[in-house]
Amino acid sequence: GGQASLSRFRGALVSGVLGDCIGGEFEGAEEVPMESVLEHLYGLDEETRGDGILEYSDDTAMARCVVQSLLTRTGFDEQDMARRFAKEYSASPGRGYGSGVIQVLKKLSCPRLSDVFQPARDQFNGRGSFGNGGAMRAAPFALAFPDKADVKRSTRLGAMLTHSCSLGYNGAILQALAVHFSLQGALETPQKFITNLIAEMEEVEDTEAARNDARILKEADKPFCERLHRVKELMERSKVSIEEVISELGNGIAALHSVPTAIFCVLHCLKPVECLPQTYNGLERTIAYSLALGGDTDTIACMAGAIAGAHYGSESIPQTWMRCCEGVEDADRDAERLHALYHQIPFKR
Ligand code: F2R
Ligand code: MG
Ligand code: MG
Repeated sequence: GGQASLSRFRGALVSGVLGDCIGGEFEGAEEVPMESVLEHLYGLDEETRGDGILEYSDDTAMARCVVQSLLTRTGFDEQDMARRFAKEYSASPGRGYGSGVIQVLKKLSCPRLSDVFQPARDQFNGRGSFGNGGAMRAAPFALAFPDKADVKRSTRLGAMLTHSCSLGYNGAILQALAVHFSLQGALETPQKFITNLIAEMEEVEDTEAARNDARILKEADKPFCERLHRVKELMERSKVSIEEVISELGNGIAALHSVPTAIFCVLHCLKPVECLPQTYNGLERTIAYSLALGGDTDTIACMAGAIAGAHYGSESIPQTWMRCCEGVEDADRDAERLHALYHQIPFKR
């Protein structure tokens, strides 16, 4: 479809859910042989599967809260979003949340809480979380606002409800920007896509708080920019092994070790990949490749899925995969409503 078409919205939201549900199988695994990935994916094609048997985890649970809040409030409302996170956690605490963020979600449900950003600030002795929990739910912000400045501002605040460390919320901004650009067709020119992301992050990371966090955590001056330069360098190599990707970019639970990785997965899979079936389309390659990295597979596949889905559109999503994953129908319906909000077309409530 054309720029910011309905197909791209559906592709982004549904593929994020697929990445989470399908990637959950390998979350935390140190090594994932490609044969195991393909076996898992072939299993989804079997007639006996279906009916949403692969459950979504915290990634989708929180993204759904973001979507419902943005749609109901027709914009960003921190009180409403915080309330939804807390309510969702107390209704389904077993979705595999990070061990730190649980404290924030419990505090957010306290009716006497006056500042909804305070529980996040109290995390990790006042340092705040640098986990990828803000980034894993960032895609809907890019689907709600056409203006880049609105995407950055709302994503930052939405992430800061649980992640007050700049290495957490800036990772969320990077993920939202990747979806924002992809939605507009920017992946047609991959070099320009990565150059634009670096230019944006140069500005995003140019704050006192970011410099301070980077210094304390002994990271590069602008950690996300530095990682994106590594992505660019890996893209330029004729051959890259999975081991090199993991050692250069990471596959862990920190936003810094997973958001640039997800972006690399999308870029690397724009063309056929040697170890993957020739019959796979770009979206299938992206999800499969994300799983093969091991580590935080549900989250990396969820983020890569959202970026790739915004590029390839809903037509490239295998029906058999959709049938197996919980929450796909809701995502499909919500994508339509977000598309209307983004384009300011009146939608039925
Ligand atoms: N948590 C998981 N998966 C492992 C456990 C699954 C579960 N027990 C099960 O088996 O069902 N996955 C999900 O968590 C990630 C998102 O995490 P989030 O929301 O960022 O959480 P948190 O707790 O804020 O941060 C995660 C961990 O990172 C470390 N960390 C963060 N900031 C830190 C800091 N300033 N100093 C030291 N460590 C810090 C801590 O270990 C946190 O627990 C996604 O993968 C999602 O799928
Ligand atoms: Mg998860
Ligand atoms: Mg995860």
